[in-house]
Amino acid sequence: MSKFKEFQKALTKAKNVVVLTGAGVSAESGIPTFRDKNGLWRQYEFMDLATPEAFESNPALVWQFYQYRRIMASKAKPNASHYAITNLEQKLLSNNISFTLITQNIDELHKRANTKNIIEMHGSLFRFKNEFYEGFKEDGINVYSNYNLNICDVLTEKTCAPNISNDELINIDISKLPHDENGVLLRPAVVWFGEALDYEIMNEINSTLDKCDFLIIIGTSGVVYPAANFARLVQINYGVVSEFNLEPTSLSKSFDYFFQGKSGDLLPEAFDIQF
Ligand code: BV8
Repeated sequence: MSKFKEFQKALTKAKNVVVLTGAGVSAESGIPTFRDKNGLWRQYEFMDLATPEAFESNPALVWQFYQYRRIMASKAKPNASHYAITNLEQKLLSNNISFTLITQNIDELHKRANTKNIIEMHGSLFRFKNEFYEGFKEDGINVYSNYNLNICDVLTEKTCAPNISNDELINIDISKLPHDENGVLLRPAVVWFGEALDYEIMNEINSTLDKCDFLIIIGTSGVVYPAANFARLVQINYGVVSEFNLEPTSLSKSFDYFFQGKSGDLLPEAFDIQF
């Protein structure tokens, strides 16, 4: 039996399936991954900008970076990977198998592909919070959705572009950045390096992984914690771990299944399971 067929057969026997995605699942929607060469923005490393320290020292630069990504994400469309995951969710649910998608991505393409049970563990480009609030779980008060691309005059597609010459760079006064009605500076409700994930979201993830007997990891380099630890948590509970990636990762060899290639090519066939 082919490895694919074996994978599909094992998947139909699962009880609680979890899918974990990373930037690779959005690559075919035209959104650069973090390790892509063309993923750089104005020659900054992603890690230079996705930290509370960067926001503290230069909120205007960090806002330009995230507003650029908000505009990119709003223009992007879900690809075959996103829709294959939605189809899998529907198939599993109609066969009384639970399904949870945990995504590291903040582009909301899974939501736009109509996957229902999603945990956005690192937040969303389309949610804001005031800079002093610790949590990331959307409550409509402290953390709330904002899909408006014209959030303020100084953060336009032009001023936030990834490659602009020095003389086009504008000096943005902090007062011109998005603030809430109490005059508190707003920030994207995304988890930065060195920030703890939302307590409630982490509890939900841990209880989901405790029950998971089949983990499918798609398009992540598996280097950022705590997501990088999820496979091990499933393995210690004797769950099956599978991975779909353009290239092997450091843990691929320890997984029950590894399928190499573009997720947009592999997933529609892999998830075309018969019960
Ligand atoms: C925390 C949101 C604690 C923002 C992101 C333990 C050990 C070591 C370090 C740590 C540790 N615990 C904590 C740390 C520090 C740190 C960390 O892990 N550092 C790394 C660098 C070692 N972690 C944290 O800081 C986390 N916080 O643990 O808090 C704490 C507790 C109490 C009090 C204070 C603190 C928070 C980390 C969250 C950071 N935010 N994103 C934003 O997006 O702007 S991380 C971001 O990068 C992503 O969300 C993702 O998680 C991560 C990696 O990206 P990937 O998604 O994997 O993308 P990448 O480009 O790397 O890879 C793409 C893959 O796709 C590749 O494998 C490629 O081959 C593949 N691919 C490409 N195209 C395709 C494809 N596959 C299939 N098809 C294709 N077409």
